[in-house]
Amino acid sequence: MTVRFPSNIDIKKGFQVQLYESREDIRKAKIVRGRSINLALSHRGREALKHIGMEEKIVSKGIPMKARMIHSLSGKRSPIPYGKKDQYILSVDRANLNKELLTGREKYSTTAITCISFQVILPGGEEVQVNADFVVGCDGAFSVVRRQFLRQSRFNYSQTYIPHGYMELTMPPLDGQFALAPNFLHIWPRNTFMMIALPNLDKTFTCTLFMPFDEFDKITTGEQVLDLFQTYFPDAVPLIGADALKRDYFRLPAQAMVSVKCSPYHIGDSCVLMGDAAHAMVPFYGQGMNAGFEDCLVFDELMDQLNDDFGAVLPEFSRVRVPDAQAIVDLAMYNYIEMRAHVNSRWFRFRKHLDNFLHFLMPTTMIPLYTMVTFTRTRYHEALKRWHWQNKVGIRSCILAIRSQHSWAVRSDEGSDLHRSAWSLRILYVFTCFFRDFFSTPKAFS
Ligand code: EGU
Repeated sequence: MTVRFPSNIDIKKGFQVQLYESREDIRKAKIVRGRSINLALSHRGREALKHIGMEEKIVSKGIPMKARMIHSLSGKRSPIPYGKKDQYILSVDRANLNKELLTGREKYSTTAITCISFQVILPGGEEVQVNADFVVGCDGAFSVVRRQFLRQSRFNYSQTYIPHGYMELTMPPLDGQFALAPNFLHIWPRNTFMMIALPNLDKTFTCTLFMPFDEFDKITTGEQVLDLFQTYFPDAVPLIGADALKRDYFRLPAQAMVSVKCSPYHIGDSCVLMGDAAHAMVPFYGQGMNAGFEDCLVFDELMDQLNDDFGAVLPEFSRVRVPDAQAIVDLAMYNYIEMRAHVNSRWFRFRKHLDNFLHFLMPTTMIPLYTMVTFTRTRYHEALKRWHWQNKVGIRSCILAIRSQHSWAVRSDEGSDLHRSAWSLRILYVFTCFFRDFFSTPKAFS
């Protein structure tokens, strides 16, 4: 385990906690590269931050995104709200978030306990033995802590790389202002080729291009980069700038995306995995950080319920958290497959409007999946189950609606169009009432 700066902290319950971080202290670093620049913070992440009294600090430096802005090939822009006025997600800067969290934990001082030992390599290359009663592995998708789990009997593990890579490009301000409307998550859905853009405090946008590695490999010259953007994202070319595009594309290679599932998340009463170490996911649901932060919240809730008894808390954490984490890992992968297969700008708009419309008709029955995932703390596996149930009911009601409308329209004497649409409205209304009455409090979703 390569680890750079150890430091002692003491969280509120009186445990002595040592934090090991393999990267250099981000507050002292001059250049930070590698991981993506901004993250989407939503309800679950905010609840966790609220719990440690840091919500305001982070939220105040985040940029609210109240809707998606869909960019079509022709340059047409269509906003689709995430929900009601108070339902928005935040674009937060990863570097600032890390800094605030590192500074935040300095408030807590030190006491002592010990037991497990592991080796760390200090900045000078010196290896030291560290003793601890309890280790929390939050060391990311390539977790070194998790590697030790692999030797355990009955530990399950799988990882999948997707064929797509991603590359980040910066869109500078235009005349000192945001080059695109700031309070949106901008999306250019082009099936296999996709780009999104999130706003930053310095009035830039971070554009993330998603594309198969095969395609990344084909592009070797600046002209080809320009061609690609002219073909798929023409409206973004003048905003990023043709020269910047040709230059920046070759600065860093495309980054890979991996999905990780494992179980259980603990060993005995002495070690637990959280965050990407336990459940790395592809970024297509904007939930990686939120799920990781929610892990902490769930863990803390269990610590309270089970009187800080690690022997009881750890198995319970695995029991409740594994199904939820696996559900969001699956959902993120599902969204990747769906976007890649047939999501162009028209389809994207159609799907979201349909979701919103059904929700409007049947507010308690049809809740869009992304709403449950993004704006509630509905357990991820419950959201997934409920979504399956909604799909089943939704399809059934469509078939019924079409059938009844058809037979009623045929039976009616006046076959005029007006007559027919009046009937469809009525049927739709009856249907709405039907659903309100019968499914407003769904108990079993299967
Ligand atoms: C940040 C960085 C739009 C990828 C999924 C939506 C984010 C993402 C969506 C990144 C999409 C996709 C959702 C949010 C979000 C949408 C969401 C933030 C994806 C279903 C570095 N996704 N992000 N869904 O609904 O729920 O707007 O890659 F393009 S935020 Cl892929 Cl809500």
